[in-house]
Amino acid sequence: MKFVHIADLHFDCEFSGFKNDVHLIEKRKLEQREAFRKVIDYINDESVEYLFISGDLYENEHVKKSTIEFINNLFKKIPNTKIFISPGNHDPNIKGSIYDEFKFNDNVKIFKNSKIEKYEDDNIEVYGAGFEDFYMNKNLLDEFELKESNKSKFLVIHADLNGVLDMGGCSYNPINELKLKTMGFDYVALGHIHKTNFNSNNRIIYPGSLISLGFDELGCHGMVVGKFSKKNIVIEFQPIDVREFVEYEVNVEDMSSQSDLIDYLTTLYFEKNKFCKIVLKGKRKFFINIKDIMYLIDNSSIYRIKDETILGYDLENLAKEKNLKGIFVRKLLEMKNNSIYSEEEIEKAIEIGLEAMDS
Ligand SMILES: [Mn+2]
Repeated sequence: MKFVHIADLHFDCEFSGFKNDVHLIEKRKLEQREAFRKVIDYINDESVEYLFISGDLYENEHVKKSTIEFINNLFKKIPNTKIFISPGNHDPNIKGSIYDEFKFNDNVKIFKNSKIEKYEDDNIEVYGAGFEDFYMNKNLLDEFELKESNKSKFLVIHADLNGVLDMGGCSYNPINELKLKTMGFDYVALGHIHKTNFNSNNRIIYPGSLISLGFDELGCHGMVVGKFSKKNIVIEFQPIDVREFVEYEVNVEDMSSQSDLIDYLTTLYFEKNKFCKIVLKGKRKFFINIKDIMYLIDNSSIYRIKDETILGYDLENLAKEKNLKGIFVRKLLEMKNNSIYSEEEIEKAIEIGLEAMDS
């Protein structure tokens, strides 16, 4: 028997990390659909019997009916696969929500209540529960005990593994890993954490978000596929996302102008599927204007630049010099305490001035 486990698809999310880059957001939305189609194609090709979706399938506040229809049409393409959905904190089963009102295809079972329910067929038992609100300020497994049987046992749930119950009421079903290990499930299909914890020896798995939602979700994203019998279970991770978000550090210490930096960034090569964020490091000897650089570089792999450089001049010593530079730095440093300009602006002014004097 086979299963596929996915989670955190976040359909119709705003991709807010892309900061209003409309084209990039639209592109990513198409890739999100493509990723889901790939999962369904895999299930079709491999005749997978069970699909587990562990929450955050869509975002409740943004989801469109057309997107749900797109999803449901794909569910219809795998009529022999049993699909289990456990609503999470972004797609809770609240009144008037999609889960509450939309009629999904017959092969879809949604765990609508925040109480563990059991589904059973000839081969397996699938347990699950769902969020009924944007938080879950209790542990859904607290009052649950698994009964022995000779079937394979799965748990599908959105949960904060090893999280703490927040007394202020902002928890996401925190469950304890050690407790979970002793309960007797053959596989626990988790959702919530977007970074996978995949390890082929582990049976309590976050597949991670199906596609990366931004530069805070680096690396490879995909699904977990499993083969199991009553005695044995084998799992592997399969990449699905066509893109990979990467971070790349560039040290500017040996560069003497912004043009040097632009030249360097333009020649950097990344594989076509990589979305790259450049992090600038080191002591800079020139003024850096990220907006200008983004406009001027000719490199379609670079989507973000973050400036973590530090000022390359020793201002205290420069201020002691008895020359034009010394006077200039001294005068500007004096402005730091009584000026309408911020400290940062004054440092920028010093930097631009010194660069002009050096060139
Ligand atoms: Mn999520």
